[in-house]
Amino acid sequence: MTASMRLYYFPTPNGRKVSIALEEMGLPYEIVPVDILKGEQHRPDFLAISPNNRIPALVDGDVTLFESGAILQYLGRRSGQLYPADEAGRCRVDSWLFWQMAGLGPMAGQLSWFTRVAAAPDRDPRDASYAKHCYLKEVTRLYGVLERQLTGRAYLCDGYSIADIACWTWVDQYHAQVGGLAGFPAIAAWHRRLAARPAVRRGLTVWMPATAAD
Ligand SMILES: N[C@@H](CCC(=O)N[C@@H](CS)C(=O)NCC(=O)O)C(=O)O
Repeated sequence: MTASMRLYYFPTPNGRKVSIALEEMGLPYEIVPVDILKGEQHRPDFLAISPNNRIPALVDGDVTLFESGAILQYLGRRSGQLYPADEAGRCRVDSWLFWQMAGLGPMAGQLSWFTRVAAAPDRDPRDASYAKHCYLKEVTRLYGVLERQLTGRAYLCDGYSIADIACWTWVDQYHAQVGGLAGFPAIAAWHRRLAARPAVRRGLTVWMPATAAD
């Protein structure tokens, strides 16, 4: 019997991408919790797996990966699911996957950080308000890009793919990011479409710490 994959995990958007993909693909895996609120990402044994000290990471036999986008591509190739085999289709999925990895994720992450800094009682709100303004503007622009792509489409590319999963876990925090989806009807429909999938629901609840964080 082959050992199942080990997913080094904390329930954040980047961690959830991988648990959702594994659930969708029906691949056996076990969760290795890395509680980033307790600083467990800095443990030497985790550093040996994830040189950037960040979750998620995946170990599958002699394959070790960090960076959620690389993990999703690997799982897509390994399972033959949610990642087209033809070059043109794969390029379309890669484009949206990289858009998420380089744009939506980092920008939404910074927005979340500066929103918290601006609201912290021990900080002068002016310290963070300009940064928050800039990141909100950019995240709103990115939502506009996503809205355009999803208008008239059920999924980002030709069918449901790892690119949808990558973007969805970030958009799932739409309320904190852009206040609501009233101005983004195509995103709202797509968000509901994925939220209704049993594998997505399972992937969101695979493991929770005593105190959850995003
Ligand atoms: N680009 C990386 C980002 C990973 C990342 O930022 N992980 C966060 C949780 S979402 C983390 O481990 N944070 C711990 C820390 O900042 O020390 C990926 O997509 O895997």
